[in-house]
Amino acid sequence: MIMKNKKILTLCVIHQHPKILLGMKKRGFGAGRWNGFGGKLEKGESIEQAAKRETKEEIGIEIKNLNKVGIIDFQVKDDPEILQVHIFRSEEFLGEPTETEEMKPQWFHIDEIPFKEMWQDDLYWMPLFLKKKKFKAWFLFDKDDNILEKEIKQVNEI
Ligand code: 6U4
Repeated sequence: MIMKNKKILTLCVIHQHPKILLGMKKRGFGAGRWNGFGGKLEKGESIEQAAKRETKEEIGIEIKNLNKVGIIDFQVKDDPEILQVHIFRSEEFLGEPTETEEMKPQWFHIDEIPFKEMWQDDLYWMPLFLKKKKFKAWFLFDKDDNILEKEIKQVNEI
């Protein structure tokens, strides 16, 4: 299906069991929340290339392996735009996670993930992510970033 009002974004969560690496977004969309790394695609880039480039820009590390684990479509009520976020797990990287103007990285034990300071949808898909399941989901938000409706399904292939 071709949708002109669909924007693709990437989101990469570094997972070294039992910890995940998140970043505090310091500016732009989602500022003030802990989140994975990622952003928009540049011209001519694949989704994977964009995930790697954004992670490098945001915390200075070079991602070695990347596995696509989920696709989520986000909509805001009364807004025709769909944000399609492609979610990746990475277990290996080079370099030391370093704070930049955009993000402050921090490791979290999987029992201490700061869901109250994250996008609300993370609470629903992070358990699947941590169990290494693949998923597709859809979330409808209101204008204050609260979830109004949702659909999440586990899939075998993504
Ligand atoms: P630029 O143009 O780089 O300033 P910026 O405002 O920093 O853009 P963008 O678009 O690069 O933001 O990245 C937004 C990031 O937030 C992407 O990694 C996707 C992620 N994201 C967006 N909505 C999300 C949501 N509801 N839940 C979530 N991550 C989300 O976990």
